[in-house]
Amino acid sequence: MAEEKKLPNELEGEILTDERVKVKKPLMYRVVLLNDDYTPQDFVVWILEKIFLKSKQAAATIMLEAHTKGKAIIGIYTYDIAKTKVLHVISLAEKNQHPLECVIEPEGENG
Ligand code: TYC
Repeated sequence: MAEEKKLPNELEGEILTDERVKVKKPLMYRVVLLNDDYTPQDFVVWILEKIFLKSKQAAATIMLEAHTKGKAIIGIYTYDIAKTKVLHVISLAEKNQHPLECVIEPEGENG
């Protein structure tokens, strides 16, 4: 009688293990602060401290970079965290009637 060929996963008595674990690095996004002519500097610094957990010194440096150059990178986060922080900024800015804006950009894109 012809021997039946078994597929690899039907081999009797074998313990099948696969040690390879594929872990993909998450895509990362920059949160970029945009300058405007109306939002008070102190409010921008407060936002950076409150939402992005920056020190007063770091917040002031980022605010001044946006103020002088037009924009500044606040930080790099996973998509959900970046998006949540941006929505939080816009919500607080609107509540205080400031036009402050920040946007997210895929990390790796020029800018
Ligand atoms: N340019 C604003 C002013 O002079 C301050 C400011 C800084 C606004 C950074 C936004 O992202 C910003 N009042």
